[in-house]
Amino acid sequence: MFPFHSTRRTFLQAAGATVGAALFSPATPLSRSLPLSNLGLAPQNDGPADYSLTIATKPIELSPNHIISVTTYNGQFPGPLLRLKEGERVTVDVRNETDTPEQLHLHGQFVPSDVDGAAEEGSPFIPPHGSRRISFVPRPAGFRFYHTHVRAGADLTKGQYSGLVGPVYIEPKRHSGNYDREVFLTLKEFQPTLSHGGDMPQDFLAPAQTVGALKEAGESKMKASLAKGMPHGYEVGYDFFTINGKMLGHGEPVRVKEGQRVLFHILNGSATEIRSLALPGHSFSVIAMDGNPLPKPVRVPILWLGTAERISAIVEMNHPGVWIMGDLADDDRHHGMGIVVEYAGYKGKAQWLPPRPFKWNYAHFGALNPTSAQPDEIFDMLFEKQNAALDGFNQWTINGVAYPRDQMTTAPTFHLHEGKRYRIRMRNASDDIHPIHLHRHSFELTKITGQATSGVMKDVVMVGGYQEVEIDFVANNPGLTLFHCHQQLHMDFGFMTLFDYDG
Ligand SMILES: [Cu+2]
Repeated sequence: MFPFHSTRRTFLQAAGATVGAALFSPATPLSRSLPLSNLGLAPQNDGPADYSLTIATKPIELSPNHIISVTTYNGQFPGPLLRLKEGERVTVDVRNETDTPEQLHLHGQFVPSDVDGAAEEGSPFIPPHGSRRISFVPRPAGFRFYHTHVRAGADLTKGQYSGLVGPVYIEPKRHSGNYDREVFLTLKEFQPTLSHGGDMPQDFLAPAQTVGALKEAGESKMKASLAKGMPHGYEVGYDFFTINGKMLGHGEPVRVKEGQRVLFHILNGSATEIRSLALPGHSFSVIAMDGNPLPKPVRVPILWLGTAERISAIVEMNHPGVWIMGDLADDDRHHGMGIVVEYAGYKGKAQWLPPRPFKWNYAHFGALNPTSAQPDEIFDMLFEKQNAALDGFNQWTINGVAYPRDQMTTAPTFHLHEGKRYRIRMRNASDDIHPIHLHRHSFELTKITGQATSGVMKDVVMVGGYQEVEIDFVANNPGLTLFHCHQQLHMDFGFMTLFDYDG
């Protein structure tokens, strides 16, 4: 009964078989047909699924000298690109070969709560050594992704510290865009370790002004905690940095020709880190954020992506050579966070040049004359940190309440009425930047640190230290809806809350 295309009834290839730094294009078949019966899967209904994902712990090669054991989808990192069509129902079989329950979250899609892949919303777990078939109608069009949605807590092999991340591209019904080819890049660190204190970039957001009252509250709380002899709460650092699972210099380069327009779909697949990206001598024409088209393309020299954010940007290849497209942080780039861009006819060592300073302001991507509809209701949220309060881990609260660590669902705090427009006024009383995510809905950025904006639709937004951000969304997808910081170390230690619909 569903409009399946037999060509999409495919099993995606496992580790090692997919080379080329996972550079997929519509013309490049990434999969081969293989009957699912060969895989020991017994579909409960309707025959084989369109896609099959197997969660298992296997070795992957980040470079010849860095082979690690990590949990992935289909034995590869990133997981296979799921190229879906807007509005055409698909089925995905998810097999869990690990010893712990799993969740497959369809990040950025408007799906029902039981398919979204968050236990907090009531999605069933994929049992250990078991499987679950999901069926959904992909929407909205654009660059989405899938990832695990289990809590890791202090176990840095679990949750998004693992390799359980993969890209999704939902083809729009009508194609637009003027480009020669597409390249998907997933940025991700491996080998996490706990440390006291981090080196997270802090000063790249604009406007830079902080709110005095938030700063005073946060700093006095921190001072009081340290005065009691508490250490700084744990942070997470990493040994290895990769793009498409390869450390800089070890994957296939992005091979380009002079004059080409290359559309990059970039995903920050990190569990905890904010990433930047530059390509010396080139600029990015950003056409979509979190998969949603911008009011107009905006040209920038640098990209910044909080955890789980995506950027789609066209780069005109007009500066021939062999270049490093990499993170601005020298240390992270030296440990692998980069990929080589090689022009046809050019050879030699890839070059890096630090870009000129540039601040990241979301409002820069919005409409020239901001006009957002007035909300029907405003929700105020205050984000606070209790330093090292939970066995050395920071505890996080929204309006003074931490999400219970020992239970999945809890009484929803915010109540929605279908069809109404809501504004969330977020105030961050901590010095950390929080990439805030709303499940199953898109939101519009309406105010960034005092600056009005409109027209930028997202599902993750970074809220700067001691800053305020406002987002609006229309309650158009009934069901339990999770709201959380996408920083794994924050969400696992309280930084989540639930919305529900009345009526
Ligand atoms: Cu956070």
